[in-house]
Formats: sequence, C-alpha cells, structure tokens
Amino acid sequence: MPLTDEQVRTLERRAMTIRETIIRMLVAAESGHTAGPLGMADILTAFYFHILHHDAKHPDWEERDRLVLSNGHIAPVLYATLAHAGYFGVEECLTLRQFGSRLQGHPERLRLPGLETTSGPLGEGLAQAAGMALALRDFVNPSSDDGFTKSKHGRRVYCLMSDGEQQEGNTWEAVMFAGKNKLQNLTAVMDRNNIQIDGNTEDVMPLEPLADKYRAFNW
Ligand SMILES: Cc1ncc(C[n+]2csc(CCOP(=O)(O)OP(=O)(O)O)c2C)c(N)n1
Ligand SMILES: [Mg+2]
Repeated sequence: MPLTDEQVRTLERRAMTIRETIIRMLVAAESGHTAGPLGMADILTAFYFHILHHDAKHPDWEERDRLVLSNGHIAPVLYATLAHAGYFGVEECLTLRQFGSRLQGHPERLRLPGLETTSGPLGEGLAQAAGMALALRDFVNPSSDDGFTKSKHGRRVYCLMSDGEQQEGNTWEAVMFAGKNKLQNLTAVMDRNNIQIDGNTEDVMPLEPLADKYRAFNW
C-alpha cells in the first residue's frame, strides 16, 4: 500500500531524529563508523516504523519478522532505531562502545533485546538469514495479497548487507542456497554505496554487473 505524503514526512522526520542520535553516539564514543550508519538511517526507519511486524515490548514474539544486520559495523543505526522504536531507552545509546555497555561496536545477540544475530565479520548475515527463512517459510500466509509478503503474522526475513560483503565467498553460497530453495520470504537489501575501507569497490574487486549475478542465481 503506497504511503501518503504525510506518512512519508513522518518517517523522514523520524529518520532525521535517528541520525541526530547516531551523531551524538559517535561523538560520545569518540570513535565508530559514520557513513554506513548515517546512510542507512532511512532504510532502518522504514523497516522499524513501517515494514516489520514486530513488538518492542516482546522482542522474542515468535510471529515477528526478522531483520538480520549482516554488516555489523553499522550497528549505531540499528541501536538508535531500536531505541527510538521502544526496545530500550534512548539515553542508553550514549554508552556506545563503553566498557560493559550492551551497545558494543558490533551487535551481540544475547546482550540487547531486538537483535536477531551477532555480526561484525563481514559476509555471514545472508547465510544466517537464509537459514531462518527456510525454517520459517511454512508459516507464510498463502492468502496474503501476493502470496507471501505482508502475511498476517509476519515471519518474513530481511537481511541488510553492504556492497563490500559481495566480495565474500560466503555471501554467494547463501545466494545459491536461497535460489535453490526459492526462499520467497527472504529479502536482501544492499547498501550499494560503492565504497569500502580500501577505496572504491570497483577498483578493489569489481562487483558489476551485480544485479545480473543475483538473477543468474535465481533471485
Ligand atoms: C571478514 C571481515 N573483514 C574485514 C572487516 C573489517 N571491515 C569492517 S567495515 C569494512 C568496510 C567494508 O566496506 P563495506 O562492507 O562496503 O561497508 P561500508 O564502509 O560501505 O559501510 C571492513 C573491511 C570485517 N569486519 N570483516
Ligand atoms: Mg560499502
């Protein structure tokens, strides 16, 4: 269902607030990735405030959708979004990367409500998400609008990835696995920002034609 202009403006304002929180967090920590978290704030906002079936007060609700953050280094945007969505207090965000904090530089599943996986080593998330999608696909509601999305009780799996992760062999095993198993309840979202630590992705290890590669794996 298309969003109204007013709904879009509300989401945009929320994303701006989340970016402000991210900047406060990074300044307080005096370290951390900046570009990835700020760049993905709109996407995380859309997920937690519009797309996902989830319940901040019951993070382990069985029927929730799962969002797997594969590029764990953008954790500040996930933490800030979870906090603004009500999983924990926004003030805790300022403990980012402090010794003993629940908000470490990379997300740790058992430390904080709302996290679906532990991540940080690039290239792991899609395989985890594909496994979850395989386990959950029987719960998808066939009578929903298009047969699988927006099923009444969720249980779709979304995986956020970076473009640098497309250089990891593990990612392509997961792409192959998802194609073979026709995991229509799995959606991957890629931050195609063309950069990685050593420079432009196309200079370090060219990825294009990226969409064609996914299509060739039956995505
Ligand atoms: C397996 C692995 N190798 C190296 C790193 C170190 N590392 C952290 S972020 C990053 C940048 C990779 O670029 P990209 O994944 O595209 O993320 P962006 O900087 O665009 O957010 C690297 C190499 C890591 N976390 N995991
Ligand atoms: Mg990148």
